[in-house]
Amino acid sequence: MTVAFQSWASAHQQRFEEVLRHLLPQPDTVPQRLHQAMRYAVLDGGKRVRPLLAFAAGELVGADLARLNYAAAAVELIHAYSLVHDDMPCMDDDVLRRGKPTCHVQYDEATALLVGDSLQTLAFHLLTDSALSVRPAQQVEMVRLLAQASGSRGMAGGQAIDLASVGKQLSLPELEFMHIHKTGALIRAAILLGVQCAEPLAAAQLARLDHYGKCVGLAFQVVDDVLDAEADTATLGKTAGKDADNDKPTYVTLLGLQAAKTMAAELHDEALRSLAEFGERAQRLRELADFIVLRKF
Ligand code: GRG
Repeated sequence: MTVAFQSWASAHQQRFEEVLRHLLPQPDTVPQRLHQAMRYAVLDGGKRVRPLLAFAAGELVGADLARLNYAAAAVELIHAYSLVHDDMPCMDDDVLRRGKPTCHVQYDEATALLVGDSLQTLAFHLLTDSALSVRPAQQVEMVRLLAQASGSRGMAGGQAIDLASVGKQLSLPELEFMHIHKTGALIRAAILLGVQCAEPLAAAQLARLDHYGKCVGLAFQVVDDVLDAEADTATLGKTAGKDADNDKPTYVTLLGLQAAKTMAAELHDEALRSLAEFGERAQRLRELADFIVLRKF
């Protein structure tokens, strides 16, 4: 990881935290408890990988930062909602997220449910905001992209397959299908939303960036499985070893640790190959692929 990349990422992370503070409902606005819980679930935590992908893709196509803020926030709010719901007793039933008590533990289950609902609708509200000010057709396309990525044919569908797969043997293609939807779809959407913040891109270039997104989205999950098996709870900020405890099929249980690491490396290489034609402009996306595969938490 170069120093230039680290300072680029940390400058965006700090700046974006303020963007989120501003875009989320203020804690003293009625209903205060719900708004405080929404802020609790979103602020002060997380790597912000999806926003960074949106910023990097947006920089590649010369998008305006003010627009990118809205696109990146929409994706991050969907991600935060998914974590709040995933941690609830009816799903993964976890008590620790981003090094803090999960939302339903800190507040209560009903509040956590409403936090997820409200973050999801706020995400779409942001995409319709006049501050985004892209062409109307592109703005509609952004809403479509995010809806598809987060709904039953995207993240929520992947989560449904995940819940149904506990205690079952999945084949590699079945596991891949689940993760392309559960984790990959939103990561892919982050890149496409960043791209939509600038003038429309040629279809062939868009397809190559989308392929990059597909590769890093899957690599992210393979690495997540490796970390779940290898890292400790303090480093991850969430309960380690959950997959094995829950008898869930993962890349590690299916392939073994070494083959899972090899698969992540191959996806990383394929992601880089799809950026070849973009030259220097794609440097941040390249470094984000490195970060996703080399991360330790
Ligand atoms: C509840 C509809 C619904 C979906 C939940 C994302 C998800 C689907 C569940 C989370 C469970 C999980 C551990 C998925 C593996 C990959 C993943 C999304 C990890 C968490 O994302 P990070 O590492 O988290 O980007 P931070 O905290 O850094 O934002």
